[in-house]
Amino acid sequence: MNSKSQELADLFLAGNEDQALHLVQTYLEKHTKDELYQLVLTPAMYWIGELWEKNIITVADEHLATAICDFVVSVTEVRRPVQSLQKKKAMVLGPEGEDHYIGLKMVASLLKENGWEVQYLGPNLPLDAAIDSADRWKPDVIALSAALAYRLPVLKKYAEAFIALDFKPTVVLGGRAVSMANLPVSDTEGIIIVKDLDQLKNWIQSGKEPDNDFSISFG
Ligand code: B12
Repeated sequence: MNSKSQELADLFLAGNEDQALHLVQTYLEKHTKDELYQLVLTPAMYWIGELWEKNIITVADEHLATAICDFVVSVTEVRRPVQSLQKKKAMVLGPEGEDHYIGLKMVASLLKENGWEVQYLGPNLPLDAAIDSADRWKPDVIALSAALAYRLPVLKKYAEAFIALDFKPTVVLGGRAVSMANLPVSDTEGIIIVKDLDQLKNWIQSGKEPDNDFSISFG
């Protein structure tokens, strides 16, 4: 892990919100937000996960660290008023049972930074409610995230339900479970597998789907 991530993880665990925010804001003077998210915050949280797994820190320590990480991600988000009716729309959510949402917030933030209109619906959203909301708002894209490998079948169920909608949204799948399972590029029309924020940014800016080496049917 790099020294910035280490420093930040220590501040998170010490509950030092002010210093954590200061570090992040200083970093952003010379780096982009996706660098902050992917190169600093993600490794810091993964490190905290390892300490938790090894019982070196308690669940309370992990909750404190997560709350401060959540706070700094929120502070770094830009909220600009909608400037054009042409804006692309994205709905961002985690499927039922999924409690991890920091990655989702980063995805929502990057989409907004690139001029998209975003509805961030958070984690653990039942499929019926998600479908109902999508039907009313008709997003161009629905982005889904899963952190745990056993969530992949639920992700697939959601993705298939969304691509069957009349207005044919593109479904973007990501998250730790997706990148660790090393899911290849999907050849199911309308479903895109995106492994990290770099790939997401490329796709947002160029419209070119990530080329994850080979292609098989999703599921
Ligand atoms: C914080 C945390 C929690 C918090 C989550 C709170 C919250 N607000 O999110 C709580 C306490 C709820 C929690 C619960 C659990 N957790 Co947890 N958790 C973590 C921890 C420490 C950090 C998660 C995080 O924020 N990471 C940082 C974010 C930024 O990373 P990310 O989600 O991967 O997102 C990045 C990319 O994947 C990508 N991305 C994410 N989503 C998407 C979506 C799209 C469309 C795209 C393009 C990209 C993308 O962008 C991000 C930027 O890099 C991780 C450690 C880890 N390695 O992640 C464990 C971890 C994921 N949890 C773990 C476990 C086991 C659990 C529990 C099962 C524990 C339990 N026994 O109850 C439960 C399951 C809860 C559930 N039902 O979902 C394990 C999973 C192990 C495994 N085998 O898979 C981990 C790895 C910890 C560990 N090392 O053991 N957890």
